[in-house]
Amino acid sequence: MARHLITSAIPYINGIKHLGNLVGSQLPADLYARYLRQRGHEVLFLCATDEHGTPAELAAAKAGKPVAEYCAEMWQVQSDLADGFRLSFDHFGRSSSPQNHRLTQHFAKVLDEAGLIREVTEQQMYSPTEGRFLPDRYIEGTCPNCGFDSARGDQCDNCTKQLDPVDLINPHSSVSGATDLEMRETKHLHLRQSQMKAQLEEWIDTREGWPVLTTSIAKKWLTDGDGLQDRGITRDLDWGVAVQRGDDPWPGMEGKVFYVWFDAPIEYIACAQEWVDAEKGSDWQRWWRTDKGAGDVTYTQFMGKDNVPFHTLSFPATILGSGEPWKLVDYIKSFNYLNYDGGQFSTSRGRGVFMDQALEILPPDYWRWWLLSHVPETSDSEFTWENFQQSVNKDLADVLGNFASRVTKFCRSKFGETVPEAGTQGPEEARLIATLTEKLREYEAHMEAIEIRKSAAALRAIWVLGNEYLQDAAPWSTFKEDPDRAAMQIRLALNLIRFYAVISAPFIPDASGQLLEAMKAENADWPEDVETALGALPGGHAFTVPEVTFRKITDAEREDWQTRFAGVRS
Ligand code: B3M
Ligand code: ZN
Repeated sequence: MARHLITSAIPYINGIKHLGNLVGSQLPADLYARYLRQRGHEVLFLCATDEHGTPAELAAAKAGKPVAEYCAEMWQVQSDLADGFRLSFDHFGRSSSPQNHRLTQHFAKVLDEAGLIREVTEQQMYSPTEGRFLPDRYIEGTCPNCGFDSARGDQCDNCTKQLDPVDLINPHSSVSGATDLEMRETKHLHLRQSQMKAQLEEWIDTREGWPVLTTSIAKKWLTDGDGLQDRGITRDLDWGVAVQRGDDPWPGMEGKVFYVWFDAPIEYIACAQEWVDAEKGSDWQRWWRTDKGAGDVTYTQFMGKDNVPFHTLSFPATILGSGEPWKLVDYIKSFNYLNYDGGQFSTSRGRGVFMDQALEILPPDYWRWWLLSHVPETSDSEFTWENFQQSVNKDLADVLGNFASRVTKFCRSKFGETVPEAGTQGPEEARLIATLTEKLREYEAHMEAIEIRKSAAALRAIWVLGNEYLQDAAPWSTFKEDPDRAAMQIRLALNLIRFYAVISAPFIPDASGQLLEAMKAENADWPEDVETALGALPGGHAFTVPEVTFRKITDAEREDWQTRFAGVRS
């Protein structure tokens, strides 16, 4: 038994996430956490909402609510949706928690003491009307490149050119509309990442077996120069973690907060403290401090590829730079993008299927199965309704669901609702058990390596083996000449249902629970030995016929959903 710390990238608070977001971090992290727990490991699986930064402020303003209130509400919404998708976090925290405020201020203090923070004087747009410095994206004006009249101070959304607020023609505040903007001097803190280049490089070079996607992105940032420039870690915003040195004020930094990407990863640690403070755990340090027992923890992070630089360089710079014995990540699993029906999922444009909408039309397992078996692991992948329908109808309804229903119904009609006792296994059964064992070990190896698509394919192959056996054994015909043999075949098939329920649980936890309940299985342990596992339900054991485990998606539904989700979410 080992100890595993697992974190998923923490989703921004500004709105409900789409399925592309879900499959890019939280869902695969959940699959892995569930699997490791089932294998008897000790797991701490954490996630939270990422609540600071301009997106939160802007979304709250749009919703006409104070930021704190908006965040509290959206946290509840996201938390409920996480439950809806059966994401089995040990704690779903908030980056705005007091624990994270304290810890972020602590890191700033120790980084400063280590000489890794520099105060920099910059020129920045100031709005006398609002009495504040404005972040670049709060300034709007006409794009000098294309003439678009609502270009932002950081970028023009029309021609995508990166801009500086001073480039804009007729600049004004997008918050108040004020036009009397002026450049003023202001101070910011920079983290001296450049000082840490060698240390980070060495750390990355010694990571064994990291996915190519992860290391290539990290390396690119290290060697292309951009990533390891010193980086501003403060912003002129009201909402966020106040810039302090631990509990002490930071002269000259009044009214400023830390940059959201500085405090967000620290929330991974603060979240463990929240977990303890919520009385769900008793010791967070044994997960996070190598001097307090975290030395034997394996820490795995899940995220989309756009988050990789922050996790391979920025956050490790915070941790290593602190000089304190914090746990560093052992393995980073990163993902490409999931596209939607010929284009991209887009939160800002409301394109695609969002988590709440998905659960309105189908239960979580349908989505979990499709998303995980099509996860954008080695390249981008695409959601289409045709593919979704096909995958649900074939894999879930025909292969798995139908097996459970056929076997239990046949047994009920011929032998009643108890596992039949007669008959002994022959060479066909021995062959099946041998093949199942081989496939199961393959499935386990893929799950351990977090090769998700391969895991899904192996699991599906195991379901198919049962169907093929049933087809060949044909107990409905055997029953006529040799009822004892049919009894043995059905006993094995009933045991296969329990076996499937156990090993499929990381992918489809609800179906798994339903089947275990129908089989009245008391033992849901991982099958170490397939032959033993297929004898778990002995002759005489009572069961019930399950309700439909997976229903098919009709063509009419598919067309209806296709049209309904073609437009833009309002
Ligand atoms: N919230 C970005 C994202 O959701 C960001 C991740 C933070 S992880 C510390 O993609
Ligand atoms: Zn433009």
